[in-house]
Amino acid sequence: MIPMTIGGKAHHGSAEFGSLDPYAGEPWVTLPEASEFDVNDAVEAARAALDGEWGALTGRERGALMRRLSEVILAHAEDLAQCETRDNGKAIRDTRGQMKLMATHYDYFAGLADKLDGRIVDTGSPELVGFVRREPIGVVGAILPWNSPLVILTAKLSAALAAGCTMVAKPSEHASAAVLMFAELFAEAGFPPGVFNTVSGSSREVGGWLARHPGVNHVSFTGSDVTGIAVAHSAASHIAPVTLELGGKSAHIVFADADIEAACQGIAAGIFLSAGQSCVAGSRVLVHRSISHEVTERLVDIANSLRLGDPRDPNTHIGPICFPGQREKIGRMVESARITGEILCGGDDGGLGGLFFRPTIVSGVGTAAELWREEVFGPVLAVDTFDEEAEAITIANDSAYGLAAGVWTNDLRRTWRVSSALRAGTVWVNTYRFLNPSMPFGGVKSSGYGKVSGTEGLSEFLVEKAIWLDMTGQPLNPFPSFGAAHA
Ligand code: TXE
Repeated sequence: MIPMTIGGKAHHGSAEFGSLDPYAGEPWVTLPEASEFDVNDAVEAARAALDGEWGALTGRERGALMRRLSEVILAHAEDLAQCETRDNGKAIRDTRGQMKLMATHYDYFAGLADKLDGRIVDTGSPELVGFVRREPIGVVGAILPWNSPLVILTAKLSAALAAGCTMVAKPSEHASAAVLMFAELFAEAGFPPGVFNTVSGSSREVGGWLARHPGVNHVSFTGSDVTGIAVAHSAASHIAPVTLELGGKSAHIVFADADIEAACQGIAAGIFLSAGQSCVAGSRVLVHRSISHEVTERLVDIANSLRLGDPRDPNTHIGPICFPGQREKIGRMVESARITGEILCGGDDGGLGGLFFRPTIVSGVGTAAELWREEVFGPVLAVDTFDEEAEAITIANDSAYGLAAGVWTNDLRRTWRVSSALRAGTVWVNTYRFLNPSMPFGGVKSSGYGKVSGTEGLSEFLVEKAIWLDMTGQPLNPFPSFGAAHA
């Protein structure tokens, strides 16, 4: 069993559940079932660390611990990558890259930990000095999905640590192992107990207990929009602010002057790698009519060339879908797309059985179809054409979501016009799916609110305190009705 970590100690919970290896099709490790008491203990441990040793550290000291954590991650990168690949089926070539990205995040935010400068404010009165201090928001509850548990945790935890916060993380019931394993390694970097705690379980209730806990001062959630709404309601019960990183239906626009090979490579990587189980998956493509044949043909070629198989094999591009319910959802959505659209490639398991789903391209499904409007979270691309720039922008923006978009053109002025007009949290131009710690990431509309990464991501975990200082040394009465009015 991989235990939970609460207050620096291993906790085995009162029961256990098996975590599925989606390639083998059977459980490969047992994990603890947290009770509501365990969640409570984890929040109390996080509070104690905040009020104790961790809260007393300077920013520079926190940064030093975070740099050490980055080294610990690199030293254990292979074990962490293997664990995540086994648990959620993501190809090892992807998870290995993600471990390096994790280490970079802690390094980047370590550099910000001692730069949480406040400011001095002109209060309008020479006798009163105003300071604004930035302080940690407190205990953060992180609720995680299954597609990239460690990287998504890292985007939250690296900024939270730099801000001076502590955290209780609740990984997804479908892929918890790597997050629990990471928590065991965390102490190796020298962090005081209670700074980072984990609670796991097969029940979705565990996340609810965490979001509703009055000791949690900020809830950072990544997952579906439906669950995001429930989490925001739970957090509202004790007025805790929430960051919501939800789903997407991100569109690419490929203009006639684009580098077609670069566009096709970028589009294919953006939807097919990780078997499309990525919040930024570019699942809709709008191609200028004059190049639509060429682009579609090339996309089909690339899709058919991708290798599906054992995710632990470094030659595998795409592993299985993470769990049966998600595989069923993808199959059902593709079947219903057959009614109005044409399946150009994929659409099945390619004879591999199990939880595999081949890279799939559907054309002409229509902009009213479920496949065009709803997040599939699988390797399924819907393609359509456009004639005018304004038309492409209108279709791309006609979505409940607004997480990301891709623009492919060599026209500099068009780059600016189109990326300004697209309603999305991130727009990639002539590239796709790049994420790093210095750029803010988050959506608009049903894709959520708040940011991770960048200085904007750091701000989510800080609160401003206004401090007024009287410089007169005289008793002053701020209430005009009881004496002289003061400012
Ligand atoms: O996600 P959920 P699921 C989308 C994707 C996928 C769909 C369903 O389209 O097909 O969501 O996936 C916890 N209070 N994305 O069901 O329900 C839960 O235990 C508090 C997009 O796995 O959103 C898990 O830890 N927490 C996405 C986490 O919420 C609750 C990534 C996410 O679960 C809870 C994942 C509750 N009431 C799925 N109910 C992205 N943006 O990348 C559940 N949870």
